[in-house]
Amino acid sequence: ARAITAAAVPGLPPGFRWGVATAAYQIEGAAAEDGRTPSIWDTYCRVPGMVVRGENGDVACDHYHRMPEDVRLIADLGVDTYRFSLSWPRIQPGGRGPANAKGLDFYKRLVDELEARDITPWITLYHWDLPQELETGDISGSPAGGGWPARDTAHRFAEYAALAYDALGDRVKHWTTLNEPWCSAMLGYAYGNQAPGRQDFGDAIRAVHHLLLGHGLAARHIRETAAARGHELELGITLNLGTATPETDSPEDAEACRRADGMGRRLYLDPLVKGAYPEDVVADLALRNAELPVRDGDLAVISTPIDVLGVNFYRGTLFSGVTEEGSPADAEGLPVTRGVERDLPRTAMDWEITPTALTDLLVGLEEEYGVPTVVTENGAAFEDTVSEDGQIHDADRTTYLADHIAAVAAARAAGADVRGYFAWSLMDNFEWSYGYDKRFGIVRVDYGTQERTLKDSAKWYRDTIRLTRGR
Ligand code: GBH
Repeated sequence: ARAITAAAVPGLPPGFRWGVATAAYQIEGAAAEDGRTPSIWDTYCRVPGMVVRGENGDVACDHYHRMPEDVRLIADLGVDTYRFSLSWPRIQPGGRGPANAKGLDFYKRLVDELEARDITPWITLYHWDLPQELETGDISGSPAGGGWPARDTAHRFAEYAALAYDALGDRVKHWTTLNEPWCSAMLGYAYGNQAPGRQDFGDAIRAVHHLLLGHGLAARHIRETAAARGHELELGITLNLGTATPETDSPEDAEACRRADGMGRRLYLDPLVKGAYPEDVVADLALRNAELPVRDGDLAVISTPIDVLGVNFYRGTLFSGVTEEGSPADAEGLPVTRGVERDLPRTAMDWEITPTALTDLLVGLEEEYGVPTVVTENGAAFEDTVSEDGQIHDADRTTYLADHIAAVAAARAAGADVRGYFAWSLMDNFEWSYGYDKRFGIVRVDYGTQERTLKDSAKWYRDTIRLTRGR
């Protein structure tokens, strides 16, 4: 990796928002404390073979008990914003009924600590921890039926969002409804490599619609409440987005990109911003016997205006519309949408490193949707080593961050209204199905002692922010 020293990022204004991000289940631990009930992740982690080494979030970074210390760490980084998620089963155990005062109290204290250090809280209501009681089915054999494929879950989510907003809306301006509904729907219900681990494409597509409906119901309630109470509000949703680039200029490859972009991006952004599902994607779904369970009025709810779109970016992908043997149809006769590996540097997740794709993505979003964006997650896992001096010289991560921040500046220069950048993640944490094996933090966590150590990338980030602000 090339050596990199901190310098101001040209093209990013002093008011540009800088942050670090985390998610409740990945850092909090205290899984059974103060009334919290299990989420689908607590259950999934206990199914043999689902998570590397059978790990889980019972303790994680023990953030629930170390929160003030962690806020000091955030302050030391010099960021102005902290993006974190609320744990639904902590705030509303079991996913129904009244709020749990002890659960809310933790987040009130977190907001106190942030306010005391002039750090803006940026709340995500849902980062994948659905209360298990709302799922009902699980992958150990009991009949599936609930969860996001069920319409009722959208209403349950809106009710939980109202409880959270009631408690914190007077002090927190930035609200994100969902983190990455594509992951919740596709990884959770079609591919099964995330909780709840179901594998039914039709269920996944029903989940897409109900996640979006839940977003819309929550967004409408929060907007109305904020207006009635005179609260400042910046409301949004976060999507995981990439780019789809054709391998060749063949019509098959162009079609593969249309399909990939449709399933990954337009299926969410068109209803959110334009109030209609994209017709070509609906037709693609019909080919696979899947249908979005839309009822009258749903799209008006889903397209409740948002103020900001959160973009989580990790990589762009090259696509081919034919099999390796050159056939445009797969074994079931369906058109081929095949990711093609390139000879590019990769992270420890084996993801290709593609910073210019972030520029293309942000510029494309500006052109097609015209919503202001914030990069709510970007970062990388690498094989960190602790040197003899006790330091973590993660030049690869610094390079990754520097190149992607430069890509954001390039997007702004090309006219995209990108307002902030949040590094994923504040600290090493429970990386879902990969357990504690993959480290995305700019701060190292020693899971034996829970000691936190700033990696070189964190120091570089701190210095870069300071220089870019001109202070
Ligand atoms: C985010 O999701 C999550 O919000 C966060 O909790 C998590 O810790 C972080 O990423 C790191 O994983 O099939 O090779 O093309 C990331 C969602 C979706 C990103 C799938 C990569 C494609 C990988 N991911 N995506 S690949």
